Parts: sequence; structure tokens; C-alpha cells
Amino acid sequence: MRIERVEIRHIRIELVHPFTTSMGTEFDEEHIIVRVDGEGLSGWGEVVAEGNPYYSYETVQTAWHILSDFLIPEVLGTNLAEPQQAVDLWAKVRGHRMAKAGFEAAIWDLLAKRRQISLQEMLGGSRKTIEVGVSIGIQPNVTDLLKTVERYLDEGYRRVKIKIAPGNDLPFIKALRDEFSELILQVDANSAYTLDHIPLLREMDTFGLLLIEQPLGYDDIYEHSLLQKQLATPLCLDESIHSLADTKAALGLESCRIINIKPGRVGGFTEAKLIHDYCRDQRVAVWHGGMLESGIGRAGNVALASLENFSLPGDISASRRYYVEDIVEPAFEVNPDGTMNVPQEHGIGVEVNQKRLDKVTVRKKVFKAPARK
Ligand code: OSB
Ligand code: MG
Repeated sequence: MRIERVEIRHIRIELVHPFTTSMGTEFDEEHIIVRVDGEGLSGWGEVVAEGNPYYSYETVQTAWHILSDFLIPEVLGTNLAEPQQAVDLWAKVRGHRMAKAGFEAAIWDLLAKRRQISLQEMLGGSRKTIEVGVSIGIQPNVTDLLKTVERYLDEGYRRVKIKIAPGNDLPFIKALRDEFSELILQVDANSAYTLDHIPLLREMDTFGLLLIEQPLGYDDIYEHSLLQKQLATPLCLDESIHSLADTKAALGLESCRIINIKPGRVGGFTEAKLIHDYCRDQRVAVWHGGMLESGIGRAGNVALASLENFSLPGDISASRRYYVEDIVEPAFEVNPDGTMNVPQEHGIGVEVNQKRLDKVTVRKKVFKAPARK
């Protein structure tokens, strides 16, 4: 299929609740929406780089630059039959994995629509529903946290992740354990601790947590291996894992026992699948992380999370947990049993609401292939 046109939009959507982590507080989310057109069909993807370089070095600005000046020119006007061809075309671009992933996702959607199959089928997933959880930001106090968790449990979520940081950890975890003894609970530090915190982390080890996510340096693999030896709770790496190679290093060094897969962080569905398959063969559990995506990115996450080895609930929540209005229809919902349905229509399986997309668009750029000679 010839790639005729690519459109990128910088979007900004207001969050329903501010989201506080060890990296700061977000009130809205900035991402890039990629639309790829060919043969009268449109494919959609979302670049999850944020407005600031606090989670990743990539930002909306760097991704805009890399897409405009390197990735789009490489692909525009070429004939693509497989996403792998696009991956190969921009392999010479080092890093900038979020920029690549959002573009690759749009190409997957476009090619799935041409084949008249769902993105789920094209990725190799089969489950009709996936288990989902909710990621809760640092709350002002224990009372607020308990209320927030209770509300999400009422909505059906079966697994809760709370963000932690030094000074905002043990009392919150203890209060949740006292109140909800059976709760499937995990914590995410976003690199807020060091090896000096080992005594504190060993205390955290006593609360029956499912996992502790990225306690140490955002690019570290070695020190996590030292920490893992001292804890019974599995560590899970997020920020440190950018590729299959990082995954092999982390598992080889026993730096973690669980891997968080986010297609944006690892450069797209193609690399995500390699990591998924490697972990499956090593009998290591993976789960699907989240980047507060709009429905466009969420649709891709849901399809990917339907692969067999995503055996733990993902950070994939209902549209309304994030945004007042999603930019896709239907919005994503969580079922009373804590699962989410995997769209079965062609491609991402949800429709983009153009009016709502226009409303959240900050700027837009269109690239057209030269006319065929
Ligand atoms: O560390 O998993 C993270 C959101 C933005 C950046 C990093 C992270 C997160 C989340 C949100 O935890 C998960 C979600 O999308 O529900
Ligand atoms: Mg994380």
C-alpha cells in the first residue's frame, strides 16, 4: 500500500484528576496523534512523549522534529506491505522510540484495515477481554487514598497500583493493606529511591505487594540486581527497558522478575512483541503499562495486551478515568468483573471523533507524497 499522506497533531487534553508521581504533577497530557493515509483508508497512532522530559528524554517537541525531518520523509510515497518495512527504513535513527512507536502504530492500524482484520488479530492476540488495573497518583493523605481506591474497586478494578516516593510510601501502603487485606496491590516509584533506602524497601517487602516498579535509577540495570537479591517482592522494570537487549540484560542479571511493556517506550509494537515472546519463552510474566493515552493509543494497548503472556493486569483503565471526553467512540469502559473488551472491528476498532480531535489540537502539520509519475 502506498503511503500517500501523513498528518501529525500536537494535542493537549485536560485530565479529570491531576496525576502526581515522584516526577511531579500533571494537569493535562500532551501527545502527538499520527494519521497515515493510503488507498482511501486512514491509520491512527499516538506518540506518548509528554510535554516535559521527566519520564523520558523524549518530548512532544523532539518527537515532532524526528517525525517531520526523519521518519515521515523516509516512509512517505513508499509501498508498505508490512510494518517491519517501516521499522527497517528508520532503523538508522537511534533512540527516539516514542516517535517511532506512534508512527508504527498508525501503520499497523492502516495495514490491518486494508487486510480487513482487527489490530488484535494482526498482532497475534486472541483474548476477547483483558484484565485491567488502575494507576493512582500520590494522594494528599491516607483518607483521600482510601476513598479513591474504594471508588475504583466499586467500578470493577481488581488491581491497584499506587505511585510512591520517599515520604509518601509506607503509611499509604500500610493503610491500604489494613483496609483491603486481599487487594492486589503494586507500587511504582518512578526511580525515586537509591540503594541507601534498602532498610525502608525491606520494610515495604512485608506488605505482600505484587511487585515494586522501577525503584532505582531510570537507566539502571545493575543496582536493581543488587536490590532484588535483598527483597522477596519481585521488582519490575519500566523506565530502564527500551528494547529486547535491555530485557535480556535485566533478566540475565536478575535485576527484576517482571517486565512492564509499553510500546512507546520500546519503539513500537514490533519490538514490544519481541520482548513479549522472549519473556514468554523465559517464563517471565509481563504486563502492559500506560502513558495516560487517549483512546487512540489505548486501542493499541488493549490489542497488544490481548497477547497470551500479558498475564498480569495492565495499567489500562476506562477512558473516563483519564478524560472527560475521549477522542474515540465508543469510549473504553471497564466491565464489572475488572476486565475490558478488546475491540473486534477492523484496525484499532474504534472511530476517531474528528470534532473532539480538532478541539484538543494545538497545531497540525500535513505531509503529502509527490504525485506518482
Ligand atoms: O510510570 O507507569 C508509569 C504515566 C505516565 C508516565 C509514566 C507512568 C504512568 C502511569 C500511568 O503510571 C498509567 C496509565 O496510563 O494508567
Ligand atoms: Mg512506571
